[in-house]
Amino acid sequence: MLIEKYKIAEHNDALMATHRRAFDYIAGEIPQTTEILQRLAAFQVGIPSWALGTGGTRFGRFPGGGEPRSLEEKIEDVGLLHQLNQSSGAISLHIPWDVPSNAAHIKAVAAQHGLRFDAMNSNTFQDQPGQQHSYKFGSLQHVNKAVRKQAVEHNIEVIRHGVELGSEALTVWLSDGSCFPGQLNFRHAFQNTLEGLQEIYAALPDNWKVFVEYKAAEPNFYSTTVGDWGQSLLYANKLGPKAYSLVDLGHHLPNANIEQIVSLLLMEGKLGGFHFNDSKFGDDDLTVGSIKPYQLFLIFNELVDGMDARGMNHNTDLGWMIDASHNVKDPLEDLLQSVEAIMISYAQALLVDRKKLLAAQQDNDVVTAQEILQQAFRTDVRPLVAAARLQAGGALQPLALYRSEKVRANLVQQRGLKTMATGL
Ligand code: AOS
Ligand code: ZN
Ligand code: ZN
Repeated sequence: MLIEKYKIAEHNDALMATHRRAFDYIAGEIPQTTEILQRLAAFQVGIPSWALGTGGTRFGRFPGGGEPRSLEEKIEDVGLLHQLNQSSGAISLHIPWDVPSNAAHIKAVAAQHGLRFDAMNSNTFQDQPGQQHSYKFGSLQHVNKAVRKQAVEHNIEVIRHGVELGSEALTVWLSDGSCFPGQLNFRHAFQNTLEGLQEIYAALPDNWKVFVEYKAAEPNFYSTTVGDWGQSLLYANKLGPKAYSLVDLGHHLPNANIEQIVSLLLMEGKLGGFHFNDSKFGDDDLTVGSIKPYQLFLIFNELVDGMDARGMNHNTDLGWMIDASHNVKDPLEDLLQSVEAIMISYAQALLVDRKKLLAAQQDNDVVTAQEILQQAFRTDVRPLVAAARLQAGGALQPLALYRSEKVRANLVQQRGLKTMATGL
């Protein structure tokens, strides 16, 4: 479902005077407004196909209705988000939940919505019906070569689907690890995984990247075979120039300094992609920016600094994706909030006076350094984000328009109350 253009225009007209006042104020305060608006307009965040339905937990699931019933409907949902915020111009697919049986058709549906395909995601953490070997004790790490081969072949099949759709990256997240001491020979598990990743790497087209996603725990609770950024970087370095680490914000041990990790991975040219979410305890997959907005800003601060140091394109040189799960919210509303939080943090990071910050660091002026960062973080950049969206044809307040247009009720009417999207 899309919102008619005149309704977006009416919504914007009604809010224009208030928006203008707020925008003029901040534009008067910030000299580089035009450049920031251009950067914000260019910045696009990939929406995961598995976040368009209700997530649930192992204790239950409370679907809200109107969930997408097919890959086409998932793409339509992302198209609607993009129409509203103009910053969700990509979708990240998961195989086998989203097998594009007719790739040309799926590509055309995405193109109609102005969407491209971000990284493809493989799945060797679940057994599928009819699958020969089980992943109960891991996939690429498995002691049995036949299981490893099956997992490698699955990843190569995912690459094939991605090539048909025009994607240019594969994200490998493995649930491999162990639940109890003694269960696993760590070195064998690492070597087996590396060999498998090398076979997958060899199948990558020239213009492709592979992202090795790490995670400290879950579903294995004693060890994880790609458990932290050090292990991910080890794999990426051993694999070669097309391999990178992927940082998922929920995959760290409590209080990890994620901004420092990001900074060093970027310095090494080995940061490839991001899974944005927020968390209180672990891999909670909560709305981006809902728990630790200052941390999100600090991460963006390092991202901007590190990308600029390497002359990277902010929008295209890293894979920006959300990885979320919704238990109590309308997934589309949550995704609108998440993208907004990302854009706000990015805009704030663009405000940081880097020359002054460097000078303060050189002088060991700790107070000034902190003031510079907090000055940016405490600036209300929402009028800038809204102005970039407005210029691109989006809504001044995407969430408000989503609600006033009763999108969810319409989707329930179209798709039914009991639909269930494939995914987590
Ligand atoms: C799992 O915890 C990881 O965050 C994955 O990136 C992701 O949620 C999964 O691959 C969905 O397909
Ligand atoms: Zn993830
Ligand atoms: Zn996760």
